[in-house]
Amino acid sequence: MPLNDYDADATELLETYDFLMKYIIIGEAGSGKSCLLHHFIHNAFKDHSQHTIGVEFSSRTIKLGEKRIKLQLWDTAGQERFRSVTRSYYRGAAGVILVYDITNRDSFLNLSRWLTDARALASTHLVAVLVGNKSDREDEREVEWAEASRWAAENDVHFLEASSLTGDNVEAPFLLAARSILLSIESGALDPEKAGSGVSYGDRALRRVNSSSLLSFGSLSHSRKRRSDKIRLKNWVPANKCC
Ligand SMILES: Nc1nc2c(ncn2[C@@H]2O[C@H](COP(=O)(O)OP(=O)(O)OP(=O)(O)O)[C@@H](O)[C@H]2O)c(=O)[nH]1
Ligand SMILES: [Mg+2]
Repeated sequence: MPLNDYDADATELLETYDFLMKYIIIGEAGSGKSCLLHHFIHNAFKDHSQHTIGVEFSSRTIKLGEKRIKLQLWDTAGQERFRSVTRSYYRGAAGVILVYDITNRDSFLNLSRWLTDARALASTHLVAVLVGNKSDREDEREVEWAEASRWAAENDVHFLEASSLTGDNVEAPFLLAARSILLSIESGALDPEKAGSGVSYGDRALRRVNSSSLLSFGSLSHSRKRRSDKIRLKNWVPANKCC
């Protein structure tokens, strides 16, 4: 095989990205965290999902505007007996996907506890997205959309409902969190070079520093509308806004 062919293969294996972001996925056992993540990674429902033991890691690289972002995703066990193990993975997370089951009221009532823990242990700029999972089971609903939306607004988290079974809204929470984090970096509130920020630069050559030394994300701040269309949100409630 000519040398050039080897070069081409090697280039394809080399994954480049602009940012690396750490997310944790938390919430009550059985709320569908692993299924949500599985659908996000594999674009399919996870059949016969078993309780997660401790934590499971996966990753996916997404594109937001011109930026490639590698997400490091830590799926945590919801069962109480794993709480001390899973909490140790919260440290330095930039994003948290907080999941409850719309057909299980207890999973909603316990949200404050999960969020308080995450805010205490993760990055100080933690971006939180609340996901009401199993939206396909409308007949068994125990938590109204408006009630969850109010809770989200009061607690400064984004909110949407999703179904890991049908795939409805499964990508949106992950993209929303990434977009919020990017905007924090752009505004200067979050510094990826600071330890514990939950974000770091990928290939440094891709970093754009303009003449005034401010970071520029190309089209990010100028085409938010176009990008949010791409995320395809259904009934999304931004943090700080309510019904
Ligand atoms: N109908 C429906 N069932 C779902 C959905 N998501 C998950 N399930 C089911 O809910 C159960 C629990 O799903 P998991 O993803 O394993 O829950 P988990 O939150 O990861 O649970 P732990 O790992 O114990 O914390 C499984 O039987 C899934 O098949 C959904 O969107 N719709
Ligand atoms: Mg699980």
